[in-house]
Amino acid sequence: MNLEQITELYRRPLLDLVYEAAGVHRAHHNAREMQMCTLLSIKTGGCAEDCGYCSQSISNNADLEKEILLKTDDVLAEARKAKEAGSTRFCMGAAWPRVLDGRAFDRVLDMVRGVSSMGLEACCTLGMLSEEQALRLKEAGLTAYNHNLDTSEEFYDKVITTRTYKDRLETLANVSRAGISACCGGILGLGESVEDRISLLHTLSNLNPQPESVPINMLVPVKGTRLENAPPLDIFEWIRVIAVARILMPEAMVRLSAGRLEISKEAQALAFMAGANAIFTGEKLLTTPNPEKDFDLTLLEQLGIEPRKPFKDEQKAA
Ligand code: SAM
Ligand code: DTB
Ligand code: SF4
Repeated sequence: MNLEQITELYRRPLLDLVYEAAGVHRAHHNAREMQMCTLLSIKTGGCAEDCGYCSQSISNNADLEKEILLKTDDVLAEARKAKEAGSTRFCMGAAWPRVLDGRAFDRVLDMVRGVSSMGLEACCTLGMLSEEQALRLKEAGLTAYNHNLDTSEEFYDKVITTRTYKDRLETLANVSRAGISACCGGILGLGESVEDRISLLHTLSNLNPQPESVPINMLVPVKGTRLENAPPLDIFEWIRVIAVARILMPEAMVRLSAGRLEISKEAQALAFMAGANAIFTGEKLLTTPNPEKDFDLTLLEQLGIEPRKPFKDEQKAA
């Protein structure tokens, strides 16, 4: 859809939008299933990018313990725990502006091999990368690469100045050329306008191919970051973005990411109705807290939703 059509969609009455999104969701997915993913920060803090929201940027002043790259065995032990807790996708995040070839990257490739051989979907988010690096990740068994556009191209330099929107799009193209699924979404609540949210949805849904997974983050205001005092966004805007994302990207997993801890179970249920079908589980995201396992499992049980089995689509195809 073009910008005008998406604007018309976005501005519809909220419940009409949720109703339509629910229909699209049910036509393309099993609405009784939720994909559970676990995140692990494999290298924390000290990042040279200046993302205004991020606890890990050196240009912010968040109270954070920096950590060097974890050992492969420790990461695989965490992946095993995540699998036992019902996760089917394990995502490893490093606070790097870009991937550099060398021993650290070789170690990440070992981690990917290990996670993938456990039967988990392996995902990484390591900053910018080249096509060659993406191919090496693919060979190691990577399923998906997370690289968000975060907001509109127009608003981007109000949030991040050390890289451009074009840089982001280039990495996404490298990921797709290597045959890796792209996990690409944004953050709401950065102080962006309605037009910025519409523009982000326009760019995301016109990527070719469309992202396999679309994380929708709600800003977690971290003390010491430039955006710590950003005014909270009305939760219905969050629902609206989820519904429009579902309608525009019918096949994608729409993933509720950061910010869930502060969102009521009723609003999360409405988000599931509007087409969200993946969550991050585990008590921590990368550096900020996430709802506890009991909250998530109780919520899913109350709603009659089950955790999705691993590699389901491939099994069906086989
Ligand atoms: N360094 C890599 C990168 O920027 O692509 C990967 C890690 S980064 C933490 C992954 C995503 O987390 C960001 O693109 C952003 O959307 C989200 N994020 C980071 N800090 C956040 C916060 N305080 N609140 C909400 N989302 C956040
Ligand atoms: C994404 O879009 N959200 C996740 C995942 N991709 C890597 C990360 C959320 C991080 C939230 C802030 C933190 O915990 O530091
Ligand atoms: Fe670095 Fe990623 Fe945080 Fe930006 S979002 S400062 S690139 S870790």
